[in-house]
Amino acid sequence: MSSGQDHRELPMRQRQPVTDPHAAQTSPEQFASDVQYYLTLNPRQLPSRYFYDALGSALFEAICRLPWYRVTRAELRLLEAHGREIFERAGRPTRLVELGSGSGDKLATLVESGRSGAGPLDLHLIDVSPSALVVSSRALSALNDVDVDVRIVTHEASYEAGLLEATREAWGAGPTLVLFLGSNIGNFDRPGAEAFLRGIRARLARGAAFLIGADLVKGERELLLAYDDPLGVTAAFNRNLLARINRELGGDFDIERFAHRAVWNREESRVEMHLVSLAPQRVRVPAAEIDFTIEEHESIWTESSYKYQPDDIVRTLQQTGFECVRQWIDAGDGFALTLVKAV
Ligand code: AVJ
Repeated sequence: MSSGQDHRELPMRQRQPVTDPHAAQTSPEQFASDVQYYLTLNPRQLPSRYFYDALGSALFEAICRLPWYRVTRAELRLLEAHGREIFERAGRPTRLVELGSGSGDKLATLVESGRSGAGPLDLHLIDVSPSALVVSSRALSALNDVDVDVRIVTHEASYEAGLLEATREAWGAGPTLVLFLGSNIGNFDRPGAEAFLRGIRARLARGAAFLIGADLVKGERELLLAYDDPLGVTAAFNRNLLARINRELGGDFDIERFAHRAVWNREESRVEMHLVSLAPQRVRVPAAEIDFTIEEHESIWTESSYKYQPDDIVRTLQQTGFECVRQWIDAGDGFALTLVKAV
C-alpha cells in the first residue's frame, strides 16, 4: 500500500447554480399593495406567501421538525420508498421543475433514491424566498458529490412566473417532471387549486409528468396540534408576518397584542390560521398607506391549509387535464403522493 489515497474517478465537475435573471421577483411594491388590499378586506386577510422571508423560512423549517407537524416527514418517507418507481413511471425525466422548492430536501431525497441512469439532470427550483433558494441550491449541488450530474437553475418567483421561466426552453429538451410537494396545494381554495392545476397543464407537453403531495383529512385534534404546537413555533411563524410588515413597510403592529389561532373548518375542509387582536388598537403601515383600527377579538386571516381525500386529488387532477399514473398513501400520517401525466 503506497498512500492512503484511493484512485477514484475524479468527481464530476462541480456546477454552480444559475440564477434566472428574467424571473419575475416579488417586489417591495407588490408586497405593499397586497398588504393594503388584503388588510382592508372584510374579514381582514394577509396572503400566506409573505410568510417566507429569511426568518419565516427558518421558522417553517423548524415547523417541519416538530413532532406535531408530520407532513414533511411523511412525504420524505414516501419519496424515499418510492423514488425509483416515481422516476420509472414518470418516464425517466431529465428535467425536474419544483414549484416551491423550500429547503430542497424533498427534491434531493427523490433524486438520491430514485434517479435511474447516470445522465445529467436539470433541476429548476422555483421559490419566492431568496434565502431558501440559496440554501436549497447549495444542498442540491452536493448531489454532484454522490455522482449525480445536476445542473441547477433557481427562479426567485411565484409558481406561475417561475414555471413560465423554467419552461421557456423547448420542452423537447427531455422528459419533464414537475413537482408540487409539501401540500403547498393546500394554500389554494378549491376553485383556485383547479385553476392553478389547469395553468400547470397548459404549460406541459402531452405525456409530461406531474407529482403532487397533499395532506389528507384526519382527526381534528391531530390537525390542530399540527397548526398550534405546544412549543409556539407555528405561532411565531404566523406572527412573524406582522413583524415582517413592521420591518419592511414601516408598520407599527404591536405584535404581542395579536394571538395565534388555528381553526379546523370542517365544512370547507381546511385548517385556518388567524391573528386575533387582543385589544382595540390602531395600526399604521406607511409604505402601504393604511391606517385603521382593529377591534378586540377581530382577526386577520393569514392562511388556509385545505385537506384532501385521496379520491378528491385524483378526481381534481382528472378534471384539469391529467391522467392518474399512481398514488402512494401514508395511512399513518394521512398523506398522499399522486403521480399523473398530462393528457
Ligand atoms: C407549506 C403551506 C404546506 O399549510 O401546512 C405550516 C405551511 N403553515 N404550518 C401548511 C404551514 C403552518 C404549510 N405549507
